[in-house]
Amino acid sequence: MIWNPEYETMARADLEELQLRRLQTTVAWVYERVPYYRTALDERGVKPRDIRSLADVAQLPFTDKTALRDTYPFGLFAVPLDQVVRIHSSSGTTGKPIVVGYTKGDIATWTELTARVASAAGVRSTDLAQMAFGYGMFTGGFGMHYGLERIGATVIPASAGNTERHLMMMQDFGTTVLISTPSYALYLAEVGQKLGIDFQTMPLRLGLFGAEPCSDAARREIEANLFIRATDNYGLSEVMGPGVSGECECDCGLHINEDHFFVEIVDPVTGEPRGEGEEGELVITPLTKEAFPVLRYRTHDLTVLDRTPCECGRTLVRMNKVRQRTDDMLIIRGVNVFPSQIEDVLFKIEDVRPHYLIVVDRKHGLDDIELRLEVAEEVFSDIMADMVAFTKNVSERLHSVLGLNVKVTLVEPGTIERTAGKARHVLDLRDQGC
Ligand code: DLL
Repeated sequence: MIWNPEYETMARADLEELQLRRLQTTVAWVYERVPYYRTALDERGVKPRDIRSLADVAQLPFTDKTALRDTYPFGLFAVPLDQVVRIHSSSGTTGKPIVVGYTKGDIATWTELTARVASAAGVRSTDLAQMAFGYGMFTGGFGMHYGLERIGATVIPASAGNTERHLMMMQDFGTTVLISTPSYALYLAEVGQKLGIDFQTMPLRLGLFGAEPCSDAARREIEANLFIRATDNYGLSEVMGPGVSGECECDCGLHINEDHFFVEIVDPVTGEPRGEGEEGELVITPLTKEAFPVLRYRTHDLTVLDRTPCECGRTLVRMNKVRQRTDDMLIIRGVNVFPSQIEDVLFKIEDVRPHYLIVVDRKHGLDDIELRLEVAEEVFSDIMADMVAFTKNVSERLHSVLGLNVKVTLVEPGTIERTAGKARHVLDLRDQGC
């Protein structure tokens, strides 16, 4: 269902006019209120009045995580703290977190946008929606919660973790929608199967998954094990949280809420615009944020935009599912390797479980890559020669895609750490001075 047809099906020319007005307001807003942006714009000799068309966005500076860290915690806020009603943060891999703030108006916008995303995925007011994102500094829990409530669904704010309790509530309450990371959905299915739960007879019908990449194979596995339709939605704390984009029922990309976000695709190295239909780094300028409006935020997420019409009737541009980040890329002996390339190989092999860890190390000055891989019980009970053949097959397939020798270590089911949040697939020991 289209939650807000007026905006979601707007004619392109009207949408662009709206975007331009909102962009102009946002640039003036930050110029007047955020010293960091006033300086950055002055240095480029750009004044808010210079933004006369959407193409003028190119005159604006990019913002990256460094700017957010340098102004920690509230330096990029555009309103005084007494107008900020909520703070969230996103933990980085190192150092201090990124802190983001919301006014009452921002919360209202966020609610509208997560309602759109949930509605596009198929949530209705009759649904019982069980939240498995954490309610805390992470934007996932609260962000999706408000949108689901706005739709009128019955929200079960179970939060992250406590898997058996999740399963119990699902059965007892008759949950119809699950909201979580895809990796947690897989874990729920795994624990449920061990407990002998029959998902097929449960009312659960739909999954709203996001916050981390999900391969097609993982999605199929979730759908087959939980007997649901799995949908993907995307967002990031720096521009709002969930609610940036989400899949509709046509399953052909994630519609971006363009009336609130202006998007560009750029070359991740040079920052130059990429052509129509080319893959590149997604850059987002929120157009209606009050407390924390960033200009041209470098997401590091790689995707492609699709402007072909969608059968659902929405005119909002679609982005492909995000499978990798520019900063995910590992350079091993000079070869560029994305974890998603390894995952794609793995999911094509029978008896491989969707749980793995890539361990990178440096020994005697040379990079070393090991893949710890969970496999089905049967593989372990096989005779030694079969196990060796299995390992060799995985290793050869990886070699043919990556051009690298990967040491493959088979581990028993349940060995790789499970998490209620975002799954961690890479352990790079080279950063630790090894
Ligand atoms: O993960 C916001 C969110 C919560 C989105 C719940 C969807 C559902 P952060 O913690 O700031 O915010 O992490 C943002 O996570 O730049 C992507 O790299 C990744 N990410 C988010 N959604 C997806 C997705 C939330 N659907 C970072 N597919 C982003 C792939 C995703 N990656």
